[in-house]
Amino acid sequence: MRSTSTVVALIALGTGVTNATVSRPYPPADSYLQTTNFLNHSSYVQDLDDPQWYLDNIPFIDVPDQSMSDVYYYRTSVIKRHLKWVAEGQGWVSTEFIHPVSWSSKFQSTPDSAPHHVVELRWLRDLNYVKNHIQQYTRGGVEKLSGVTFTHYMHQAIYEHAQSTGDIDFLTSQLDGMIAMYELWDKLRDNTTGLYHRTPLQDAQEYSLPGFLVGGPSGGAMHEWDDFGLSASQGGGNNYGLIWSGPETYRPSMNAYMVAGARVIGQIAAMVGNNSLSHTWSQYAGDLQTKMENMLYSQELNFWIDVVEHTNLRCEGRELIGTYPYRFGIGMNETYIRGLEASLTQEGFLSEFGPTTLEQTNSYFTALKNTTYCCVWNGQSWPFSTSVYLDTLARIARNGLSSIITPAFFNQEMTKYTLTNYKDGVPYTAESHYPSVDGWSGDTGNHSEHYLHSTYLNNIFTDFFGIVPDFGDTLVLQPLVPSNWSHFAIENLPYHGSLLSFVWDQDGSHYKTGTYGNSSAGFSIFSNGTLFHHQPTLCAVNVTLPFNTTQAAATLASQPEWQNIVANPNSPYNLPRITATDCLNLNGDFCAFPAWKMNDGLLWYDTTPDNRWTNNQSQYPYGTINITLPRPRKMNAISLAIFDDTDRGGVAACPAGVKVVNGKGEVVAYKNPWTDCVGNALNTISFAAPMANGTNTTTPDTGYTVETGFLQVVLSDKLRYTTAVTEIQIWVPPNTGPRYEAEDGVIGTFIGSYEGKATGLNGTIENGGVTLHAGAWVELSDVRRADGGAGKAQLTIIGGGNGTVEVQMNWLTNTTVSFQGPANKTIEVEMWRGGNWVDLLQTSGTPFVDAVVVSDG
Ligand SMILES: *[C@@H]1O[C@H](CO)[C@@H](O)[C@H](O)[C@H]1NC(C)=O
Ligand SMILES: *[C@@H]1O[C@H](CO)[C@@H](O)[C@H](O)[C@H]1NC(C)=O
Ligand SMILES: *[C@@H]1O[C@H](CO)[C@@H](O)[C@H](O)[C@H]1NC(C)=O
Ligand SMILES: *[C@@H]1O[C@H](CO)[C@@H](O)[C@H](O)[C@H]1NC(C)=O
Ligand SMILES: *[C@@H]1O[C@H](CO)[C@@H](O)[C@H](O)[C@H]1NC(C)=O
Ligand SMILES: *[C@@H]1O[C@H](CO)[C@@H](O)[C@H](O)[C@H]1NC(C)=O
Ligand SMILES: *[C@@H]1O[C@H](CO)[C@@H](O)[C@H](O)[C@H]1NC(C)=O
Ligand SMILES: *[C@@H]1O[C@H](CO)[C@@H](O)[C@H](O)[C@H]1NC(C)=O
Ligand SMILES: *[C@@H]1O[C@H](CO)[C@@H](O)[C@H](O)[C@H]1NC(C)=O
Ligand SMILES: *[C@@H]1O[C@H](CO)[C@@H](O)[C@H](O)[C@H]1NC(C)=O
Ligand SMILES: CC(=O)N[C@H]1CO[C@H](CO)[C@@H](O)[C@@H]1O
Ligand SMILES: [Ca+2]
Ligand SMILES: [Ca+2]
Repeated sequence: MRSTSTVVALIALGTGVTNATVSRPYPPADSYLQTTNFLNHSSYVQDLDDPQWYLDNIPFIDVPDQSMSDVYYYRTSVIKRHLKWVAEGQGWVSTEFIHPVSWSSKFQSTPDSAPHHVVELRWLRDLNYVKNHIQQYTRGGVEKLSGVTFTHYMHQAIYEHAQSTGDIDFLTSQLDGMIAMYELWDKLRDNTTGLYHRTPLQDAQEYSLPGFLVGGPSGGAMHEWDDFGLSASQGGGNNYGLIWSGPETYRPSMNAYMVAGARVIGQIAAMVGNNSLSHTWSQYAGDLQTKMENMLYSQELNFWIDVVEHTNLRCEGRELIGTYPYRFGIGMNETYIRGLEASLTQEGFLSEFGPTTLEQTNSYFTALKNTTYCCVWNGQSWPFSTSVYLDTLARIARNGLSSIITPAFFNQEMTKYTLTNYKDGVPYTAESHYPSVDGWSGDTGNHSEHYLHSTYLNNIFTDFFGIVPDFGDTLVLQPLVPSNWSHFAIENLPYHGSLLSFVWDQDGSHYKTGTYGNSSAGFSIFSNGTLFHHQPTLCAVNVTLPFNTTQAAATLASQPEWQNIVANPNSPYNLPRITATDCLNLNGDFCAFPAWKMNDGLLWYDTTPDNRWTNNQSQYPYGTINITLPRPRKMNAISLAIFDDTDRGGVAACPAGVKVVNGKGEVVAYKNPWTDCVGNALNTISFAAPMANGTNTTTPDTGYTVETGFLQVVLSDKLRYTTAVTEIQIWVPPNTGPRYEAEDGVIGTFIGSYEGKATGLNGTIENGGVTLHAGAWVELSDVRRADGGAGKAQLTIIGGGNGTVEVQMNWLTNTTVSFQGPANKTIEVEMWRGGNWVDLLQTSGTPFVDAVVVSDG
C-alpha cells in the first residue's frame, strides 16, 4: 500500500490559524518552509497565553495518551516562560529559576541547567533561542565572570543541538570557545588520579551520599539525624555544612560530562580537518573514561559510585547519578548494563513517582523531606535526574541490549515521569517530588514554579518517538511507542533546516492523509509538506531525507534574527529604561510591581510567579509609561504584553485605549477604543504617520517608521478595571555592522541578581557613547567581520576621555587602548566566525567610548 505520488501541501506557516488578531512582532525565521496540516494546531494551545508563539515555535504532537499530551503542551509553556531576551546582539538565554537567584551566573543563566535547555529547546523552530544561549558560554564569558560554578554537560549538548539542527557551520565555529570552556575546569582535575572532582552541591545535588559519609564526628559517617547541635565531646559532632555540600568528590556524573566533552571536541576537530587536535582530545577522552572505569565502578555493587577526593573513600551505595554515564555513551557493555539492571528494583530506585535519587535500602535514604526546606538528593525524585535516567534507558531499550530495560520498561518509567509532572491534577513542574507521595517536596512560592532543570520534549522526541538526530542526509527512527498505539502524529518538527511530520495511522482511519498523497494505512513521514517515506508498520526507520541538508540548514541559519531594543538585563540601571507614573504600593513603602519589570526580558502572565507592572490603586484611570533608549532608533511598531487576570478573579484587563507618542510629542499610534487588544498576549501595534495638525492619528497599522530615542505609552483603564503589562518590546532588524555603538551595549552585569553580585555597572551613557568610570565595562555582542567569517580584523575604537580600556575579544584575548582626548584607536584582533563578543573594560582613568568599527583583513 505504498504511495508513490507526492503532493506539495500549500499550507504556509501560520496562515490557517484562527488567532489572526494578534500580529507577530517579527516574521518567523522559517516562514518560507512548508508543513502538513493534519492537526488543528490552535486547538492544542487555545488555553495557553500568547497562542501565536506556540503556533510559530513548537512541534505539535497528537497522542492517544492524554496525560502525555497535557504535560507536553504544559512543558512547552514552561520553556516559553524561561526564555529571557537579554539585549540587542545578545539575544536569548534560558533560565533555571523563574526569578533571578543569587547563585545564577551572567544574565540569569545557570551552568547546571544550561545543557538541559540546549537539548530541550533544540526542538523549537527558532534556532536562535539555543544558539544565543550556547554563545554566552563559548564566547560571552559566563564561566569567566562567575568562575566555574556548577558542573555541566554543555559540550555534549552543543553537539546534540547541531545533530538536530544540522547547523554544522555553527558547531564548528564554536570549537575554540568550547576548548577554552573545557580548560576552565583543569583546576578541578586531581593530579594523582586524573579524575575531576566537585562537591555534590556544585554538581547541583546537595545532601548526597558522600556528605552523609564524611559529615559525622571526626570525619566519619553521620550516625543520627539530629544531634541537637552537640559537639563531638558531648556525644554529637555532625558537621551539617559538610553534610549539605558534601566533600570534593569524583562523581560518575561530572566525569561522564568531562569524557563526553573531550570526545565531542575531538569529533568537531575532525570535522574541521584538524586531525592532530582531534587525536589529542579523543585520546584524552578515552584515558579519562578508563580512569573512570578503574576508579568509579564498584565491583562489589556492580555500579558506578562516588569516590571522595584525597581519602579515596569509596561511597559504596547506589545513587541515581550512577545511571548517568550510559546517557553519555559510557558503560554500554554487558557488564555495566547488568549492573544497571540490578539497581532497577523496588528496593533500588524504582518508586511510584520517578526513580529515587538514592536507592531505598540505603540507611541515608529519605523519602520525606526531613533536613531542609528544599533540596535533598538522598531520595527525592528530581526531574533533572529522571530525564537523564530516561535517556539512559532509551539508549539501551532501543538497541535491544537488555531483557529488563525493554521498550515496555522504558514506557513504564516514562509514564511515571509524565505523572510526576502534575500538581492537584494539573500539569506542573517544581524542583523535587516525593518518590511515593503525590506531591512536590521542593516547591517554594514565587520561586519553584515551572522550574526548568530537566527535559521533557527531548525525552518525548529522542527517547519515546526514537528520533535519533545525527549529521548527514539520513533520518533514523527507533521508536519506543507502545505497540498497542493505533495512531499518533507529530507536525512541524524542525530538523536539518526543514519541517518534518510523522503520521502513524495503523488502519488509515484516523488522519486524513489523502490530500498529501498518502491515503493508506501505515507510517508516513513528510518533509516540507511532501510525503517522502511510507511503511506499513511502526518499526525502525533509516531513510535518506529528500533535500540537501547542508544547504537547508544553511538557509535557515542565514535568516536575519530580529532584535528587541527595549530590554535591559540590568534594568533599572542604565539604559534602556522604562518608568511609569504609578506603582502598586501595598504597604506604603515598597513598590510591588515596578516599571522595570516591563523591560527585564522576562515575559509570562501568571499571577504568581509575578512579572508585571500595574497601575492598580492609582488615582488616575490611566497609566503613563516612558521608554528611554540610549539613542534614537528607527522603528515601526511596539509590542505590549498585556496581563489580564479577570478570569482568575483579578482586576487587570485589556486597557480601553492606547496612545503612543514619540520624542517630539507626536502621536504615532492611537487606538481608542482599543478593540483588538488581546489579554495575556503580545499585542504588536504598528505606528501611523502623525497628523500634521497635531491631532491624534487614527490611521492604524501602516507601519510608519519613526526615528526616536523616547516613547511615551498612555494606557487608559477599562471602566472598573486596572491595567497591567508584563513586558514591552520593540523589534528591529539586526545591526550587521561595521559600526557598533557603545551605547547599544550592555554596561556591566549582575552575576546572579540583586542578591548576587553586580559588576561593571559604573558607566554613564552620555554624548552618544559610554563614559567608563572606575570598574565599568561595556559589552558589545554579535560583532562581525563584513563576510561573517573568521580571521584578522581591524577594530577601531572611537573614543575619548582620559584613561585606558582593555579590549577583550570573546573573553579570551585582550589589548589595552588609551585615550587622552577624542581619538580613533585601531587594533588588530582575531575574530571568530559569526558574532563576536567585544568587551571594553575600564582599567584606569575615565575613558569614553563612542563606537567600535570593524574592517576586515
Ligand atoms: C597539577 O599539576 C600541574 C602541573 O604539574 C600543576 O601546575 C598544578 O598546580 C597541579 N594541580 C593541583 C591541583 O595540584
Ligand atoms: C566492559 O568494559 C569493562 C572496562 O573496559 C571491562 O572491564 C569489562 O570486562 C567489559 N565487559 C564485557 C562484558 O566486555
Ligand atoms: C521547502 O519548500 C519551499 C517552498 O517550495 C522551498 O523554498 C524550500 O527550499 C524547501 N525547503 C526544503 C528543506 O525542502
Ligand atoms: C542507516 O543507514 C545508513 C546507510 O545505509 C548506514 O550507514 C547507517 O549506519 C544506518 N544507521 C543506523 C542507525 O542504522
Ligand atoms: C548540498 O549543498 C552543499 C552546499 O550548497 C553542496 O556543497 C553539496 O554539494 C550539496 N550536496 C549534494 C549531494 O547535492
Ligand atoms: C515621562 O516623560 C515626560 C516627558 O519627558 C515627563 O514629563 C514625565 O515626568 C515622565 N514620567 C515618568 C514617570 O518618568
Ligand atoms: C487634522 O488633519 C486630518 C488629516 O489631514 C483631518 O482629517 C482632520 O480633520 C484634522 N483635524 C483637525 C482638528 O483639524
Ligand atoms: C486624542 O486623544 C485624547 C486622549 O489621549 C482624547 O482625549 C482626544 O479625544 C483625542 N482626540 C481625537 C480628535 O481623537
Ligand atoms: C564609580 O566611579 C567613580 C569615579 O570613577 C568612583 O568614585 C566610584 O567609586 C565608582 N563606583 C563603584 C561602585 O565602583
Ligand atoms: C589625563 O589624566 C592624567 C592622570 O590623571 C593626567 O596626568 C593628564 O594630564 C590627563 N590628561 C588630559 C588630557 O586631561
Ligand atoms: C515529614 C517527616 O517527618 N518525615 C520523617 C522524618 O524522619 C522520621 C524518622 O527519623 C520519620 O518517622 C518521618 O516520617
Ligand atoms: Ca517582564
Ligand atoms: Ca555612539
